[in-house]
Formats: sequence, C-alpha cells, structure tokens
Amino acid sequence: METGERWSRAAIAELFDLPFTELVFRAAEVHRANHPANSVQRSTLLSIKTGGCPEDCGYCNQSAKHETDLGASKLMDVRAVMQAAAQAKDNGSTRFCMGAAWRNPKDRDMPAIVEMVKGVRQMGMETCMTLGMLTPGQAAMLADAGLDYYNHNIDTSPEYYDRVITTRTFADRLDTLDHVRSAGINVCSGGIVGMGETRGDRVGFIHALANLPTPPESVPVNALVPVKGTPLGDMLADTPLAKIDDIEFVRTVAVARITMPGSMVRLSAGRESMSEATQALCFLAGANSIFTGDKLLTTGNAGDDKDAELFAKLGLTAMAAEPVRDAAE
Ligand code: SAM
Ligand code: DTB
Ligand code: SF4
Repeated sequence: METGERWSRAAIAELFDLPFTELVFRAAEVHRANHPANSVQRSTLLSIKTGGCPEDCGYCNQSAKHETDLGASKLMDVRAVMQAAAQAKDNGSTRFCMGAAWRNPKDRDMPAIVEMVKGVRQMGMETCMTLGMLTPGQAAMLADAGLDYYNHNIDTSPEYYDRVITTRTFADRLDTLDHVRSAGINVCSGGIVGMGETRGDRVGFIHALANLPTPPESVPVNALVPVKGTPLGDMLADTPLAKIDDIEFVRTVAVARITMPGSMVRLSAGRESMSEATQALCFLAGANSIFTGDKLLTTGNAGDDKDAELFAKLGLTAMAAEPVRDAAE
C-alpha cells in the first residue's frame, strides 16, 4: 500500500473478486453499521444552464462538440429556479441540485448563483450545485452563501480518464475538489460506469475516491445513459455488449459502500433502464440515495410515481432532511 492510502488497489480488486453474495453481504453489514438500513435520501436535479458546453466529455449531450438533439440555453432566472425547487419540495425531495453546462462559472454569473443557493435554503431544502471547475474564491463565495454540497465527479479511473475527456485533466478535477473541501462545503464526487472501461478501471475509480484526503460525503454512481450523437452513446449503440452488466454495477456500488462506509452512496443516472430487482440489489449493497423526479438534467429518470411504488414494495422510507445550518456556521 502506498503511504497514506486507506485502501490499496489490491484490496479493492479483492473485494470486486469476491463471490457476489459474499460481497453484497459484507456491504450490507457496513451499511447497517453506519446508516439506517431502509432509509433512502432523495435529491432532485435541475439544469439551470443547458447545453453549449465547451468541454468534450464523451458521454455528455451538453457538449457543443457533439451533434445531439439538445439545444443550448442561457442561465435560468432566479425566480424560475425557485418555482422548480418549491415543486421538488412538495414532491418530498430534501435536496435540490442545480447543474450548469459550464467548464467553470464566470465571475459575472456568481451573484445569480449565490441568490439561488440562498433562496433554496430559505425554503428549508439542502442545496447542491455542479457548475464545473471552481477557483478557491468562487468556492468561498458558495460557502458564504450556505451551499451544502458541491458535485464534481472524477468520472472514472485516472488511467481511463483521457479516453473520455481531453479538455480538462484528472488533476484539474482533484484541484476543484480540494477548493470545495477547503471552503468547508460537503463534497459530492463519483463517476460513471459502463463507458467501456475495464474492471481494473472501476478498481482505479473507487481507489481514487476512497483515498481522497477526506472521502466525499456523497458518492454518485451513475450508469452511462447512452445518448445518440455522443461518442460514448454511439459506441454503446454499436457494441451492445459494452453495456454495463447489472451484476457488475451492483458490485461497484457494494465496493463503494465498503470502502467509504460513512458516505452516502447515490444510485444515480441510469435507473430508468434498470429493473426493480437490480435497484433492490443496489439498496441491499448499500446505496442509500437516489435522484427523484422524471428528469435528471436533460434525460429521463424513473419518476415520482414509479419510485413511490418501488419504495412501498421494498419497505423503504424517505430520509428526512438534515436541519439546514446557518451559512455562517
Ligand atoms: N458541467 C459540470 C461538470 O461536468 O462538472 C456539471 C454537470 S455534469 C452533467 C455532471 C456529471 O453528470 C458528469 O460529471 C457525469 O458524471 C454525469 N453525466 C453526464 N452525462 C451523463 C450520462 N449521459 N450518463 C451518466 N452520467 C452522466
Ligand atoms: C451526477 O453524478 N449525476 C447527475 C448529477 N451528478 C449532476 C447528472 C446525471 C446526468 C445524466 C444525463 C442528463 O440527464 O443530462
Ligand atoms: Fe460540459 Fe459537464 Fe457535459 Fe462535460 S459533463 S460536457 S463539463 S456539461
């Protein structure tokens, strides 16, 4: 093990290699020891600035470099964001996550962003933003506004990373996570499986997250949503075998749970095309958070009615919101 590592690659690879029921059993034990076992946190996403992004992330329909059906729009106005947040709250969501298709926010965007954070918090919801790379100064402004979480994914292993994105580096991502952490904002960071990566890449992906100076409070595990016109979406359409196997997806969730016991593990994008049985296995393997509503940022999601049915079937309950702290704390 390298100095300072909590988990070596070898130990993580051994977890992945366990017999499936053994792995899920161990993950469920870790889950129960650290979290209520049948309670699931619910977050709702809103795309506050859609499309036209200068980055070239191979999975993303919001990149201006890919020819997809999605148009580009400007930053939403604060009032419209408040309306969407109020609706999410009415539907039982406890966290509102606002995402922008930016490489990074411009300083002139920050006043509106700060107003959005303050407004959503005043409604009594937790706030999360995902706006791309941040400077230390921007992270501090968001912290002052009271932002609870910042989402910035490492997306995949350091080795596979530049097969997916070339316009910013893995190290850039770590820098932003560092600025967020230093500003005192909770870190939400995870990635995507099913992008044609190997098992070894999934090991490297979890290894990078679990060995961050402090592991993320929240770890979204997305299954690639293949979108026509994106390099990875098209690759998947051409080679159906590349789609992530459900059992391998559950294994990834279980290994995330075991290696990051205190974190919330979020079963994120890709749920719409996942069976109830696969989702149930993810909850058993320690996933304890989901995105609710019928839309993620730009693509479809399971929807509140379907989720209510699934929760009832599985006896899951919705986690209550953490009390919203004062911005100054
Ligand atoms: N532009 C910002 C950035 O990339 O940092 C924030 C928004 S971006 C859409 C947030 C994350 O959503 C990405 O890092 C990626 O992990 C995930 N994502 C985007 N498109 C996806 C897709 N088609 N399937 C699965 N996850 C996706
Ligand atoms: C994350 O890890 N997944 C969410 C959130 N963080 C911002 C986004 C998923 C996006 C899926 C594709 C779309 O709907 O545009
Ligand atoms: Fe832009 Fe984010 Fe999409 Fe990458 S994932 S192209 S940074 S919106």
